[in-house]
Amino acid sequence: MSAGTIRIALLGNPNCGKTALFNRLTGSRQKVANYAGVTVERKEGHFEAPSGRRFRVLDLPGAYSLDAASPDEVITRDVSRGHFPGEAPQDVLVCVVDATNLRLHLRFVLEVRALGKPMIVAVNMIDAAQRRGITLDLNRLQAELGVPVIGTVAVRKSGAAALIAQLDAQLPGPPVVATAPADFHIEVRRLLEASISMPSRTAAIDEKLDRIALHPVFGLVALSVLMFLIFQAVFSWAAPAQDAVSGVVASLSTWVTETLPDGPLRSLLTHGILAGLGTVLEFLPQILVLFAFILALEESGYLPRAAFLLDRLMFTSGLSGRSFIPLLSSFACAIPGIMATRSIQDPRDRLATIMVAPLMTCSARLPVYTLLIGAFIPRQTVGGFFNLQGLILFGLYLAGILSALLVAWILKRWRHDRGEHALLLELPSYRLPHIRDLALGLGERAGIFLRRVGGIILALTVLLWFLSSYPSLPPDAIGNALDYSFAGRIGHAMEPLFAPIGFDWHICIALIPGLAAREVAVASLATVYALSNENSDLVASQLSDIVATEWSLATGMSLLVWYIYAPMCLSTLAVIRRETNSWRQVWISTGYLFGLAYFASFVVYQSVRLWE
Ligand SMILES: Nc1nc2c(ncn2[C@@H]2O[C@H](COP(=O)(O)OP(=O)(O)OP(=O)(O)O)[C@@H](O)[C@H]2O)c(=O)[nH]1
Ligand SMILES: [Mg+2]
Repeated sequence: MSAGTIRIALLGNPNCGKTALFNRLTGSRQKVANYAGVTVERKEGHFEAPSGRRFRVLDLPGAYSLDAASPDEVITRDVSRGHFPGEAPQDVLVCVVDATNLRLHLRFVLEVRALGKPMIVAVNMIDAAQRRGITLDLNRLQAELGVPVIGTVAVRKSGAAALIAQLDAQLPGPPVVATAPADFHIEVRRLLEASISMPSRTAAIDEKLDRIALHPVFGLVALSVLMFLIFQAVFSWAAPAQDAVSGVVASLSTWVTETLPDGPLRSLLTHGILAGLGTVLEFLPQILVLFAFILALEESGYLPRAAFLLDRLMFTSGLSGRSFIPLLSSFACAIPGIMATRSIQDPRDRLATIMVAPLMTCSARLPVYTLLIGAFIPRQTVGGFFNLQGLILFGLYLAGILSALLVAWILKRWRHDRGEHALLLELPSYRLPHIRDLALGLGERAGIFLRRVGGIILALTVLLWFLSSYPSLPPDAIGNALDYSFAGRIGHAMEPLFAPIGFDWHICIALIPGLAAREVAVASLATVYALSNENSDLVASQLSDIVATEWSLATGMSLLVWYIYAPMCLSTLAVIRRETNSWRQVWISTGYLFGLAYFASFVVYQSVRLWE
């Protein structure tokens, strides 16, 4: 870092727009969402002011006060006090507050002012305040506080210009006089009276919406309808795009077959890459539909309401409403979900949440689920309205959730925890998601998925193709080439262990690479079947036909259930190791998930077989 760089940190209460401001200043794309506790790590970025002066910016987790209560708040406390290991004290602390919530947020400003360091107050969300008819006198606030006060609108293009100008003009600036009022509460009231005038009634729309959203009966009905619609949409909206992708993959495959002479290269391209990757790519539209809903919900402000509604249910199971957001993030991927548990204060609650997070259905399972549902569940409408496939998918997600609650309940019994808890959860204002932000967010998800496809999934598919093709059958031998290959031998060796749950050796081959990334299980099945059936150039839609004809219903159901609990992918294990700092925890999690998966698949396989 160059010597002239000025170091600033953004801090303040949760959900006041620090990360939005950080992204605006530095051009980064860190996650922004409308609930408390989104940022749990310290993030760094840079920008250059018009004068040419360079700034290094830290985005910090939100904190309710500088007395840290949870692991993420510790970071904020230590950075602002200048005690963070390996981090020199900041040149300026930028204290961000939400203009519509000053009563709460000014308290934090007073705490920071008491540190006596150079600081600026950024009053963010000026637009939202104006819409509600709140009038702010920032000059007056500045005079009363004795530190510079700047208005910002982090979601607007030029919304941080005034802040940059202020930083540029006065930096590093003098330390403020460290004043701590005798009574924060009185002091905040004085500041508010001096600088703000509220309309007589605010947030009427929020109140009306909450009358339904938080209603003990209608609220739960609304939540179920919403969840249900999402799964319906995953199946129905994505179908045309899926057909298009599989059409393209099929023509490519035909073209390669017609153009290249028979040989390893053609086999690698058709059976390995096109069959494997093509199959996984077909699920991109479904993943995007799912994420469109997740992103819109995150921005709407509804999620903490859902947490509030489900708090009692979660409490009965031993979790608290605080675990809701981490568990919800796990629907995208368990990794951010497990990281989000840093906002949970109680270490035992946090550990329980980490243990059950992998039971939430992450988006990597979607291909496995929809492949099997497509193969075994007819495309029909029930009750004149419900898409049966969507219904089953909903059921699988529900099974994951209920299992998580059950496991948490057992953990709670086990540790004899009868602790009471109070859910202190901030309900943010409702907000309409910006289409542009949604599109950017979706683009980002598509990018992540495609990088996975082009990276780990491609690598494993090629590896699997190699293991399934070599050693090749000696010319004088009779028999199946796949049987003879490395992968075939491994599959056959594993088969006895998995026979009781209905997995034949083809499936066993696909299970191993599926540990690294679950989607690879589907790609591997495609490759294995393409190779075992030399004459067909398999594409995704055909994989589901093969599965439908070659597997029994019991096997299909067993594999579906396996993936509800399925041993989590290796990156999840790495995150559990990092977040709990314990190998023991990794072994416990792996062991119980394997056990649960095997047990559940066994029960399902054996019962469906009886019934078939
Ligand atoms: N209308 C409006 N919304 C804003 C503004 N700044 C941020 N937001 C929204 O406020 C919400 C919270 O923004 P974040 O940047 O995630 O807040 P944060 O302070 O980083 O939150 P934590 O990381 O949880 O502490 C998001 O829904 C943003 O889109 C603003 O100036 N105006
Ligand atoms: Mg943030």
